[in-house]
Amino acid sequence: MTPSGFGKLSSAKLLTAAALIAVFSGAVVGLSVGYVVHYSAPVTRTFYLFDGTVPFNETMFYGHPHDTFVPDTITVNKGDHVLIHYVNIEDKGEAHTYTMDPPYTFDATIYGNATQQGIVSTVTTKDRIILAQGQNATITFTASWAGVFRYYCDFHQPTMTGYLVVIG
Ligand SMILES: [Cu+2]
Repeated sequence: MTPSGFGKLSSAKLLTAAALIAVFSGAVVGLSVGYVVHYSAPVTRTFYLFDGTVPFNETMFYGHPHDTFVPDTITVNKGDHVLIHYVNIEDKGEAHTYTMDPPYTFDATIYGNATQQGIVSTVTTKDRIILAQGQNATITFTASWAGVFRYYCDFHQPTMTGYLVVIG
């Protein structure tokens, strides 16, 4: 009489079976963790965005100042709600736009100063707003499309350009 079915298996086969089970279990756990991390629930991600400068020969690009965006990269996950506090911190009377490439549009409220007092205007589903010196805007949109998308100031190209990176 045979004690059990396992009695007939060689040690090598048992080890192979154990190894396969371990690899399979590890893969399942790894995929589960990856799924949970990658597809975490959308959150609101808040960023502060300012104008900056690149300090070199101002006449190089057709006489336009070398203004920049600080930061020049915004990274979010697909589905996140994005809230950008955009402040024009110019020390002179210079305006900047916040413009996005298709398919992105945004809603925005523009305030008269950096402490968000005195609403100047409110817009919805726009691809461009203009901020005068000292003004502040809250820009909101949902990162519905994965990829890399440009945000830029119409007045200060090519230097005042940033990239929205949406991880899908
Ligand atoms: Cu500008």
